[in-house]
Amino acid sequence: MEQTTLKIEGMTCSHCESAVDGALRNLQGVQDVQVNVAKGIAEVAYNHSEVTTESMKEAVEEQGYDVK
Ligand code: 9UX
Repeated sequence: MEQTTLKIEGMTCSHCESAVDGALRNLQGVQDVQVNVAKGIAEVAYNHSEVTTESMKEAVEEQGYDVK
């Protein structure tokens, strides 16, 4: 299992947190997600054989947030 931290711009409330959390958890291969709105990050535990950080970035961007 791998761990990555996504830097996400534009999250300002708990609904944003839910949107990002849900989008990431929907991806096959994502094991755990911890979204921190105050810090503008999402910490993701995942299986690299099933999902890539690029797929995570796209999933979050589809929700309307920018990912660095
Ligand atoms: Mo809250 Mo987030 O009203 O895009 S859902 S700011």
